[in-house]
Amino acid sequence: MTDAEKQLVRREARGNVALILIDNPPVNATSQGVREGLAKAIAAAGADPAVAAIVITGEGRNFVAGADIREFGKPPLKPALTEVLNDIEASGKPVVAAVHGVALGGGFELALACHARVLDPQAHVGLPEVKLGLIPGAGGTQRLPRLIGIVKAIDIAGTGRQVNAKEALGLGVADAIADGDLKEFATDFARGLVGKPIRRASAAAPAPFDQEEAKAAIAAIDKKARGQISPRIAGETVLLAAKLPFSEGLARERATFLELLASGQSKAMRYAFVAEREAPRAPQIEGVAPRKVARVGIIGAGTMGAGIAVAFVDGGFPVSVVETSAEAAAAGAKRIAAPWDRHLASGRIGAAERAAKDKLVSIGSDLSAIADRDLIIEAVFEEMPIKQETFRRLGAVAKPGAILATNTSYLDVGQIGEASGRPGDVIGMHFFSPANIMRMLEVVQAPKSQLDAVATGVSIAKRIGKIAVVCGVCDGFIGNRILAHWRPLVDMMVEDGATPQAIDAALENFGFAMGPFAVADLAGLDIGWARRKRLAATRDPALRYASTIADRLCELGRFGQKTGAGWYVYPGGKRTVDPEVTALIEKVSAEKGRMQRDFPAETIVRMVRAAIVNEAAKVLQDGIARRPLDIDVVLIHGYGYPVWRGGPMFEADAIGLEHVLADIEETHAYAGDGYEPARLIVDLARDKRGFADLAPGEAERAA
Ligand code: T1G
Repeated sequence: MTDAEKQLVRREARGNVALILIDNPPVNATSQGVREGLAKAIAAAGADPAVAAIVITGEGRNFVAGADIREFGKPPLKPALTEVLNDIEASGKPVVAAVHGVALGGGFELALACHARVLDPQAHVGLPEVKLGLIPGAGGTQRLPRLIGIVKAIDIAGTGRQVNAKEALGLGVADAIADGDLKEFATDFARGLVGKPIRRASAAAPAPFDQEEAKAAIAAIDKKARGQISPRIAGETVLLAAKLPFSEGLARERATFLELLASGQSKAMRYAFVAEREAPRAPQIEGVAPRKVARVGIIGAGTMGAGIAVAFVDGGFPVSVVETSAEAAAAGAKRIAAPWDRHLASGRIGAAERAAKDKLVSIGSDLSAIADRDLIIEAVFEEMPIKQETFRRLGAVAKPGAILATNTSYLDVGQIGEASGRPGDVIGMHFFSPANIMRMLEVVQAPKSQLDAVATGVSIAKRIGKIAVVCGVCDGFIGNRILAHWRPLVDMMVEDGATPQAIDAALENFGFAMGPFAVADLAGLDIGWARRKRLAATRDPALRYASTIADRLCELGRFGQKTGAGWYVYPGGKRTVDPEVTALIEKVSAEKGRMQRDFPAETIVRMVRAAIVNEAAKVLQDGIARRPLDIDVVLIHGYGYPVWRGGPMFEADAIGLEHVLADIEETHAYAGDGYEPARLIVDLARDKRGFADLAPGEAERAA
């Protein structure tokens, strides 16, 4: 049914108040039909003598989640949202926005164009356009500062963060918090404004403010953006409200919005927005119903197990955790409680909510506690024999139909599943640390995993606020396999003349939150060391081994932040270059007779990106990932690949695969075996095609 046929905007009479309802599921985006409907409804209400005041609200879970992202990049359709909002603001009858769920982007701008805003106690408002590489384009940067001041508006438009009802009231952007039914409350509120002077945001002047404070706020936002441009530009556009009359500021905002709309960064971020929502729709589980999951069990309450327990309790699930002993269980209980205690102390949650968390989690050392659980997640030590023993016992204890999931980050899920005696019920659920924070979840499908088990893993992810990507079995699945491929490359560079700090700086300027050596120190060097020792017997002697320095650091007990020293030292918590490490690097390079060479930041970035894209193409060829977007989502949400680049596959297409292939060949010439160009990339570059042009299953056929 087209927009034109759907009644997207309705008007109801509530006495002398016209209630205008926006009804455009799923999120009431301001599509062309909604804009047209709003313009007509406001004009009709304005002309209707029986109407003294107007309330605008949304049907369903939300007020309005913004402009329709699907219309971006297409020829603009009339009426423009800016015009519709100006009409609403110009109304001679008071217009009140009744906000529930979210009012985001164009939705918040709609509320700002109204003369007053009444919020449901659970409502949130915000201008997340920067998260799409944009800035508000319908008055948000000009109306908001006139209501709450320049500096606060810079924060909201520049960060894209959501503001809850209580804060919105405090900021003065909400006029009231509804008590009882929102529509009724807003209708009474609007009736109360009849005959009173109408307050239009555009007519107000921003309150006096400290220029230096505003500049500092923009600089702080820009620093955090690490190369993404829209946050700084959003802040600078808000500043215009202090310099220009509303109509001029609005025109400048619009011009800047259209410029960003055509920018590479915004195209990348809009792709990432859609990819994040497309990823859980894995082709192999289309139409497959998940199993019912009401109660969850977790084996192991170490760092990962505890984080997973917190994620499920935060998602509302009763969780039973089993540890090896009463002492281990007590230590685990502390780990699980820690984030909630912090939230209670910071006022983020109240005492009642804190107590409710405790009611949902139990911990002990008796395995039978998970016998009635619908889903059991194992998070024990990353050793195959230990995992297999755990699954042998789980296979016997767990009820028929229960899903058995392993949180292994590298090991063969098929092999683990065999140990349970019921491999059909076994999947991988690879959480990322810290598991209660990181949104990425690799759902691993082993050869014998039943599709409804995989579908259950994916549906559970959404219920605990995670983004699921389905992947096949190989060493490290999608993310860790790619990491294990490019990580040795930077170790080689260190042996050959680059410094860890230069490599970290180059990749942080590229947009990664943290460079690889700093990440290693954070995660702990001992984890990689244990893995290298485990793989030593099967390592291919033809491949260059460049982890000698890392091994030496570990032999010295330098495991990173947890020991105060690793690749760096951390006096006062500050990451600091250690001359001892510099000397160790020189010593090992000399021992190995490594020729020293120069690695400009540009070369480091090109080679690392080439290695990531190349291995990612092999992941596609091997069918471990089915779609390029799966890889982009994992790298962005699991490994901090800059979202404003769209992920490695999207960026490689934007650069052009023939150029990326040249970088891959340069990297191969430098790093040798293991870095040969992927067949898929050679073919696509030859045919002047990109990853986005791949047909389903085509990559595997290229292998
Ligand atoms: N336009 C079109 N579709 C949208 C949409 C939007 N703005 N927001 C969500 N959807 C789709 C989404 O793709 C998914 O579709 C379904 O709705 C449910 O979403 C002029 C220019 C609102 C908090 O950035 O943050 O306004 O995949 O799975 O977890 O200044 O969606 O099912 O087919 O995310 O409950 C600014 C974006 C736009 C908000 C709900 N607004 N949306 O989260 O559901 S730019 C945003 C969200 C703008 C103006 C500018 C979230 C949500 P499908 P979901 P959810």
